[in-house]
Order: sequence, then structure tokens, then C-alpha cells
Amino acid sequence: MSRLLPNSAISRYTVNSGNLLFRENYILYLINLVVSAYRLGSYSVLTHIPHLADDINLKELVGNETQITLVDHHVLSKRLDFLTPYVREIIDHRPLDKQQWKYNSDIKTLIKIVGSCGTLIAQRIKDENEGIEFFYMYPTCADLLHSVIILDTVNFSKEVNKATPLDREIIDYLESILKFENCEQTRQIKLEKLLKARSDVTSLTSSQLLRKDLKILEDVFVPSFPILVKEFLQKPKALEAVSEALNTKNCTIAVLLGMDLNEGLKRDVAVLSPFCPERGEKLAKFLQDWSQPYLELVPEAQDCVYFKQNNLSASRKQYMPALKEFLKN
Ligand SMILES: [Mn+2]
Repeated sequence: MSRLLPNSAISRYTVNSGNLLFRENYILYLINLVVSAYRLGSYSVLTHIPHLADDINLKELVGNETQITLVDHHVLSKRLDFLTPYVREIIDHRPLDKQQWKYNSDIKTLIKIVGSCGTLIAQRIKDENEGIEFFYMYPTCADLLHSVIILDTVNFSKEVNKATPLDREIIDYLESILKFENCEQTRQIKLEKLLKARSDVTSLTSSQLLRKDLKILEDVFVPSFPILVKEFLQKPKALEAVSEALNTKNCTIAVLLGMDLNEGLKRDVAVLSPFCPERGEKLAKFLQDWSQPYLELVPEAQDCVYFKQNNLSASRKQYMPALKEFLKN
């Protein structure tokens, strides 16, 4: 880390809980991105950063002067609700959800649907007076943002269909600073490296995989894997790990989301409800019928809890509204 970032940034680096950070300067945006960006292979020098909200007593750290920027989300979980008055800025790329909007009226926001939140962070820095100087001074930051955008948009893949014109504009901007010899080639090499790093979960146990990238909506447990669910289920004690995770988190249904990019994009899903199978079946049926958008779930097992997902551009973001709707009934 010290090789990449100036000392002031390191000492300032007090708290970083995945998607939430205490902002002192730009560097912290980047740390946050790096942490959530799958501990980027060659940047593994950063992996010792303590980044779990659970490891840090945030209540002790916040004070009158605290300013928080929410990145890549804008609805605080119940557990972190007490931070609401300190939130000064939001940078996010998911659809605006004003239902629980309790922030101060002078809050600064950059909320736009783009493929990568890295695009918005780069845009935010670019828009500052010294933005360009910042990137020239810390090219590693420009390079990391470039990497994140490449990974999130799967190098502007048409199949994945996540990139927007702003993602393109920002990647061109970053490349004008980074001056790669061959941009196309650099992008492709980066993508391969990053995908490999992300899907390398060989060292993780089933229960670690279940917690790696997790969202919980009421009693629905929604982990997303960088491998196919099919592959996850072949890991030792996978089903036991699911039951155990449901128990610990007081959940009753697990919606496992898998993806694989090794030979083109593939996605699959399993709906597991070991303690109340009828509810699982009900949800599975609900998801099959869901039309905003159609997830195109093709049952692959007799009991219809495991599906191939033919709508390849639907990720967890598209599942959440369906699950919300299901929970209403
Ligand atoms: Mn995101």
C-alpha cells in the first residue's frame, strides 16, 4: 500500500467498510474501490486493509466533523442508520431509491445509471479543478479506475450490455492520461487478469463463498458468486453451508446467483429453502414468471430449484425488485 499511496492518505485511512467511507481526500475513494474490486490480482499488496464494517466500531469514530461519502449504494442498512446525518455526498450507479431518503438537503449527489461506479468516481475527480493534475500525480489511481471500469463492463462487452456512453467517455479520458502503447491490447490483458483473479475462489470454503458478496432482503439471502452455482454446489458441504448461513442470518430462503465468463458469459440460479421447501418453490415460480425484465429461467433439475438463466444481462440488481415484490405478498 505504501508504494501506491502517499503517507497522508494512509494515516487518514481510518475507516472503510466496503461501500462506505470516511472521506478525507480522493485517495479514499480509490481505496474503497480497490477493496471492493475483488482484491485485484496484481494489486494484492492492498489485501491487508481491514475493510469490514464489523471490525470497526463506527459509533466510536463518528463526530461532528465526520463527513461520509456513500459509494456504490445510497440506502444505509438499518445497522448503519445512525450515520445518516454525516452523509455529505453520494456517488452511485443504481436507480434512485427515495423511499428512505433522510439525508441533509444540501447533500451532493452524483447518481447516474452507468456500467461501473468507477466511471462516476473518475468523473467526480475530473470535474474538480485539479482533477487532471491529480491523475497525473497519481497515475496508479487512474490505472485502478481504468481497471475497475474494464472489469465492471467486461471490457465493454455487447453481450453483458452494461457499458454506457459515459463509461466510454471516461475510459478514453483515463487512457489519454495513462498513454498505453496499445489501448485495445492493454484492456484485453487487464480483463483476462482481473477475471481470473475474481473467479479464483479455490482457496475459499463454501461458507466463505456464501459471505463474499452477499445481500440480504428481509429473510431472503442473496449471495452472488464469481462461478456458476452448479460449480458451487459441487464444493464439499455446499448444502450444509447454505443451511448454516441461513440459520446464522435468520433467513429462510437462499437465492444463489452464479456467473461464469470463461467461455462467454453464463449465468445460473438456485432457490433453496431447506426448512420450508414450499416457500422456496413459490419464490422459484415467482421468479420464473417475473417480467420486469424476464429473467428467462430454464429449469434444469426436476424439483425446479436450479435454473439456467438465459437473460444474461440480469444481475442481482435486477433480482432485487422482484424479491421486494415477492416479499410484499
Ligand atoms: Mn456497483
